[in-house]
Amino acid sequence: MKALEGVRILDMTHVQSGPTCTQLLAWFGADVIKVERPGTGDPTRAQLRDIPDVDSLYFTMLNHNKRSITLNTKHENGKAIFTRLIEVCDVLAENFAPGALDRMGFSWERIQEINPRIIYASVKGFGPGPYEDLKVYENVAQCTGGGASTTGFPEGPPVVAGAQIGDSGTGVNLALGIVTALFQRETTGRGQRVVCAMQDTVLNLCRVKLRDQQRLAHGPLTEYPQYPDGTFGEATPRAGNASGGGQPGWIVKCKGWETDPDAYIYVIAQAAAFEGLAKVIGHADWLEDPEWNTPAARLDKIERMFDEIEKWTLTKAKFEVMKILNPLNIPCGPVLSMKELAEEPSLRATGTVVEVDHPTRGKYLSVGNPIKLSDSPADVRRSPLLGEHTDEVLRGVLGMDDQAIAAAKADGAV
Ligand code: CAO
Repeated sequence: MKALEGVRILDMTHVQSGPTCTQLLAWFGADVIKVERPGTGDPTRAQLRDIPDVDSLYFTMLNHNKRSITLNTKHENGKAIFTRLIEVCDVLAENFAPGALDRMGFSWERIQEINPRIIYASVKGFGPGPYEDLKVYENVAQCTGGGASTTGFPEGPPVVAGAQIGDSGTGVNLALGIVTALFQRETTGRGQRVVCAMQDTVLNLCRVKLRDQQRLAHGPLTEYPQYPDGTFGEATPRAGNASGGGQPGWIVKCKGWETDPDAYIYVIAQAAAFEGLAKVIGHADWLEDPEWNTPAARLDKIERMFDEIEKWTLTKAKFEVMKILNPLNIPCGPVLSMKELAEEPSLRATGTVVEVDHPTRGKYLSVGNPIKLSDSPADVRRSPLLGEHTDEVLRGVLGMDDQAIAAAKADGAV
């Protein structure tokens, strides 16, 4: 049995943020019924296509283990079917532009009238306030949530991260909101509204940068590359590759960096492991030198310290560096390319990277469930074709007969 077996989700999500959430719930065993607009469906089916007329990887990698029905929720008969689906589902999830569901005639009040036990979960770009009506995509959230202003090098422009912290990050938050609401419903018997704003998610993930904003009032941020020679302004600056924690770290070059863009490793000069680090890079002298042998003394020389570390790492491949530093308990991590991650056997073994077979695309790689439950292991099943389960859901979930299904199709509701 899967953890969320018996939970039925009416999934109106599209693009990335919402589908990330419902995919997680599907992996935990929920029956996720993805409602898509007849004809086109989720717009990502057709975006960034690598094979003509085949659902894109964008779509297939975000919609595993779901069922798809096509339903026009702006059509009168479509609304009637949608209403019946709300009656029999535990969760309604969506991430439309603000107000879209209200414009269809489904306000929170109306949804509660139809099913007081339902949990109505939404991703929006912003919470209540001046921007609440705006449409938002990933990088807008990274810019407005503090990610971009704190990412990049001090002398360069703001940079957005490759990790989709706004979209997938908010999807994960929404999933937690939904299971928490399901848990509370066990006691209250009532559903509730769950809303996650992408700006809030990014800011939450930038918590350490708001920490640093407040530290600035008490002096320079000594672990930042601006210290001791640069200047600090009024806001948390970009810190390059400096560690966000209390131990200095940096990305240093390894052998082959001239031709391999990922021949780098992150090294943390953790105080507890400093002796081993100093010795291995040929700087045993630092251990006797009061200018170097305490974390406080090293603070104004972090750049010089990593220059010296790099002189050593440049003589070795990144995996070699890792092999030498690991037994010395020196925290480090090679910069792994997507190619290396795709080929990494241990990630295949744990199901974090999975190969999936799709009827029109063939085999492709995906990221499996990153959350491992011992009693509810996830098996990753391919994404549904557009409307693949329309008849099955109308018949099995709503009890409609062939005649009623044919009529709904004939008038364009499904
Ligand atoms: N039947 C009938 N109509 C449907 C339908 C269905 N099954 N499914 C969707 N629609 C309609 C919606 O009701 C909406 O109509 P109105 O504009 O008349 O209200 C319309 O399709 C399009 O919805 P949208 O405005 O959400 O889509 P968009 O492509 O214009 O905007 C996005 C996309 C992502 C910017 C916007 O949805 C948004 O801001 N969402 C909230 C934040 C979010 O999740 N962003 C992350 C996106 S992932 O990168």
